[in-house]
Amino acid sequence: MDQSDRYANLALKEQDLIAAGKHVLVAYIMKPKPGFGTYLQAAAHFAAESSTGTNVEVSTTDDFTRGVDALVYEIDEAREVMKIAYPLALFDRNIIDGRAMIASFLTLTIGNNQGMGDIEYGKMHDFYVPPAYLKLFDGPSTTIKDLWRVLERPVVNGGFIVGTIIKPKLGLRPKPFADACYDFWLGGDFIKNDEPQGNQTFAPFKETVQLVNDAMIRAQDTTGQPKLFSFNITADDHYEMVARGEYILETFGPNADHIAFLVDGYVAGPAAITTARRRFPKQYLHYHRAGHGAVTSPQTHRGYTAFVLSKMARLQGASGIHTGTMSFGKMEGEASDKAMAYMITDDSADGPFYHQEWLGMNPTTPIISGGMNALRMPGFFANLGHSNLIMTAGGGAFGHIDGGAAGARSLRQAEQCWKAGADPVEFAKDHREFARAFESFSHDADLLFPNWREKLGKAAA
Ligand code: CAP
Ligand code: MG
Repeated sequence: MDQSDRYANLALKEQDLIAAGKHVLVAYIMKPKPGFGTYLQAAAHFAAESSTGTNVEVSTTDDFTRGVDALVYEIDEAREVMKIAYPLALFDRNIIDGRAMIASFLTLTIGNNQGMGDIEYGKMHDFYVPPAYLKLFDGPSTTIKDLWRVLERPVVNGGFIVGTIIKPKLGLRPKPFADACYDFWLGGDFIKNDEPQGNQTFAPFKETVQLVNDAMIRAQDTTGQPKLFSFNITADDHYEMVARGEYILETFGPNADHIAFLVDGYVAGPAAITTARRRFPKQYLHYHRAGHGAVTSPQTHRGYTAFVLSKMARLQGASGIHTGTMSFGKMEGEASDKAMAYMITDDSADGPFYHQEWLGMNPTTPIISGGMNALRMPGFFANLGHSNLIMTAGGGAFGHIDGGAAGARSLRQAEQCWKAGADPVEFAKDHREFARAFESFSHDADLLFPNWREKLGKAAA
């Protein structure tokens, strides 16, 4: 059925839609299946299924209904680009406070349209949120400033937060887990649970929390510096998440503001993020995106991109989200992913299709993680251009041959090396832990700094 006369209007101008501020605009890369009509007809059906329509006309449609149709306003078949304008009226609001919800945004823009019989694929690459909708989202309540404040640093350009993930990913019982925390904290600032760590039977949650609290107190006493921990409180059940968060804050007491809450936001979904955001608004909300690759990978033509995920996370209120390593680590990504970092930190930023003004909404910290170590960091920072962020390196810390504390120090020295504009091999000559990272990650060293052994001499031995 050709619905293009109803669900498409190519006369609409994007700048007029933005000026009017009554639509969310979404850009997709979409390909129709062959044999189902023109590109515009497929796009119109996509818009129908994403808003007020289905595959047939229904008798109950009235003029008001037609007034809230999503409309295809631009297509470029050669580039497989389809842009749709979604009237704000389509999106669900809370009955408790009238606020917006990402669940509704997703169920329309990336809902049934992901499995249509006449569409080969459709993937969201960018979206624009007008002021009238933007102001209805929670946004972040805490930011990296809150962490810099705890670390007794300037709250503007407070700098690099050296982090790790307690490895192995699973299998440590509470005491060895806490010992690893203490060791890393002798050189580092920030520790996170790995995304699956929680209340496994070999590591009872409450026992682990008690021992990590003790380790933090000892590490702060030993170093004279504040320390941070991001605890995983992810669960299917809202009340389980709340119970975990409350127990942690009660246990840490005077150090409660040293605690962030980690939520596996992709697998647990927007409800879990909002549980943490609204029940614990004073805690830094750390969005881990494990599983996102199922839809964001460049290998998949469905779902949405990591850029879109990051933008949605800021709207939901994530204080920080993993944004990948921009090709410098082990996960998929490319140097241009830095646009994702700027979109979630700046108040005015450009995406691949839309400019976005955030109107003062708090920024979301890019959290850099995934296969990072000291040797990979100078190149990373040179690409991104700043180090006001959190980096968590698990293997990059606990894979250091001199242990977690030395690994932490090597990460901090790597950032100092970049900041000084120094040659890493030269810099390593008088920074031992950084030098020993060359030995620890010699495969990377060989690739990044050929002939490093001759140049570095005994410094890395
Ligand atoms: C990194 C990590 C993070 C990934 C997540 C892991 O450990 O803890 O979960 O970085 O990827 O489990 O692999 P390593 P992303 O430092 O040992 O690699 O940040 O891209 O979401
Ligand atoms: Mg992990």
